[in-house]
Order: sequence, then structure tokens, then C-alpha cells
Amino acid sequence: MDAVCVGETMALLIPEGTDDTGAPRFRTDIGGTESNVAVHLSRAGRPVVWRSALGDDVFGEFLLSRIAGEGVRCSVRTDPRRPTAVYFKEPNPKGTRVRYYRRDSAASALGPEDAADVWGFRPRLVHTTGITAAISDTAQALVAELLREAPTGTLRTFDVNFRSALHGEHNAETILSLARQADVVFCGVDEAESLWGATSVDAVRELIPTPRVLVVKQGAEGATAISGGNSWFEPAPAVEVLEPVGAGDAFAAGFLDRLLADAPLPDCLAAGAHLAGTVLGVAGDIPPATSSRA
Ligand code: KDG
Repeated sequence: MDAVCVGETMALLIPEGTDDTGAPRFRTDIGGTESNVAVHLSRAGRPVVWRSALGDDVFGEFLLSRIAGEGVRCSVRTDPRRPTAVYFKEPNPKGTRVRYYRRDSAASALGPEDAADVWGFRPRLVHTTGITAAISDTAQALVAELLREAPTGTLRTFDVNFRSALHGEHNAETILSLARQADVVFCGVDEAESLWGATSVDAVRELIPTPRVLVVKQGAEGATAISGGNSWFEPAPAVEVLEPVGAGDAFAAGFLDRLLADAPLPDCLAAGAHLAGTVLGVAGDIPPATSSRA
């Protein structure tokens, strides 16, 4: 396998007007940072696994068929005692509001015992994020295990993925320590500021000096990759932003796809920026399959 992406995916409900009685209508999609990355990698032609847990419910069934339908191999435990999580995205000109219904979800029971199945796929790359590390103590222990125990030669990639509903002073140090153990780290300057008060690319590098590659995202400006004392900047493409959630996952996937192809880091940055641009223009977390394959 080229990659195993490990973490929770929720049923994503996007408001779509009201019915004749005035009741809100929702479109159901998939929302989960690691499965978003997996879907993008699969669309790029890479054999990829998504490892998670789902409830024995209608949303679990939907997520499984939707993600498997994208060509992603789903290595998923079905938990009859816990539900699949749900999240609502409420786009708003002042910024998207996100609401989670994920406490005690099936995926929050992911734990270090899931690591053995991950290694069983002999992945070239294992991808996790600061979201999975924040959903429960056991999921955090799994992320730590994946970063600590990856077999030699397996690239450990970690996206900080700050979410105000999940992160704060209580886990800022934990997220920092996990990021320092990865080989490739993605972190926005805005995320670093919210978590650790760092406000520049250099400040982020000082905080996270250990990864082989550190990618610092600078919002609408672009992104900088730093490796071995060198750095490269790629401006972000000018695109109209409909809804930004999910663009960071697309960036990571575009970057990692090229990294797996041993492309130079500037090419990895450009691929990440391009794929992120395709997500900024859609309301879901990933573009519909046909538009991304076009
Ligand atoms: O990056 C997009 C994710 O934030 C979204 O898919 C949902 O994983 C998610 C989360 O926990 O916010």
C-alpha cells in the first residue's frame, strides 16, 4: 500500500434550503480529514487504506460505501455500541460554522491496538492528524503509537489541523510533541498562532525543528516547505473561495502524492496548492468525483 490514513470520518450534513413546510434540508456527504486525504490519493491512482471505526447505523453504512466507492480500501471496525459521528457545516459569509456530534462515537474508541492492522498493510506512508489526537485519550494513544512505532522506512506524516472545538491550552503541548515525532508535518501559521502563539514561518520552524519536511501554510499567500536548511515558497493560486473546509486535506494529499513519486519539494508544493484550489470552490470537503477526475 502507498498509504494508510487513520482517523475518524463523520456524516457531513450540508444545509440545502428548506422543504415546503419550512423544515431545513441537508445533503449528506463524508467529512473526515484522513479519509479526505485517502480519497484524493485514490483519485490520483494510489493504492490507499482508510483505517477507522464506524457505528452499526445508516451513516456508518453510507460512509463505508461512499469511501469504498472512491477506490479506497476501508479497514474499518463496526462498533455495535457506539454511533457514527455527525457534523454540520453551516457556510456563512463571516466564516463556516462547524458543529460536531462526535462524543463517544465509534471512532473515538480507536486505540493503540489498531496499529497492528495498520502495519499489516506495509504502508509506504502512514497519515494521521491532530484531530484524531484530540477526539479521545485512546485515539491520541493510537496517534502516538503510529508515530513512535512506525517500521523503518515508513514515512510518518502528520497534519496539525487545529480545530477550535477540539484544541486549546489543554492539548497544545501534546499536539506539539506529536508533530515533532513525524517525518512530514503540515501546519498553518494561523494554526500555530492559535495553539502556540507562533506568528511566522520561522517561528513555526523553531517550534517544530525535527521533521524531515515541514510545510507551513500561509493562507491566501501560499505555503513554504522547509527541509535540511533549505526552504521553498509556492504562492497560492487565485481562486474564488466558496467554502474553505477540506482545502488543507487536499493540499496535504496533493503534496504527499508527489512526495511518494520522489518529486522535488517545489513540485509537491505546487501540486498541493492546485488540489487545495479545487476544494475552495465547492461546499463539501472534497469535490464531486467527476469534477476532480476531469
Ligand atoms: O479538514 C476537513 C475536516 O475538518 C473535516 O472533514 C471534518 O475531520 C473533520 C474534523 O474533525 O473537523
